[in-house]
Amino acid sequence: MTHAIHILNGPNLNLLGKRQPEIYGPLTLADVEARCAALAGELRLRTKFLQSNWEGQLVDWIHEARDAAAGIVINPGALSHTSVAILDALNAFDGPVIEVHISNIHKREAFRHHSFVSQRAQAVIAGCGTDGYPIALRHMATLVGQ
Ligand code: CA2
Repeated sequence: MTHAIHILNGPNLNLLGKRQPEIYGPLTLADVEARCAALAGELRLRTKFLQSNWEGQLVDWIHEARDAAAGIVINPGALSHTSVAILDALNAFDGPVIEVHISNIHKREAFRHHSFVSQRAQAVIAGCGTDGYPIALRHMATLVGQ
């Protein structure tokens, strides 16, 4: 069976590769999606890659993943630091969750040091740039037993 992994991205990540490359690197979100899709084939996973600037949309997608995905990789963006709603939705999802941050949030402003999502995540990857996504996908393959 091919497991489906949903890769969810929060606010402003649509700007990836278009601004602040010194923090977030040169790749666009479409580039990251393509890398993940290529790796998913190798790992015998199916990926669905989504981005929204809206908290409620992300909550809805997490609910949809309950019936459709074996695992979730999520970069909640700034909502990591504020959203109990996303934490609650992830707590209603049964499979593994991996949290990704492109930047090392612990080296940045104090308000980025806490993430509500981290208490639900099996693993947190921060500071590896956009390589964090394929790293997360490889670990996800192990967690779902692929
Ligand atoms: O490091 C990460 O991946 C973050 O989740 C990115 C969020 C930030 O609020 C978190 O603290 C850490 C911001 C995403 C903004 O993405 C942009 C990308 C390019 C240009 C402007 C924003």
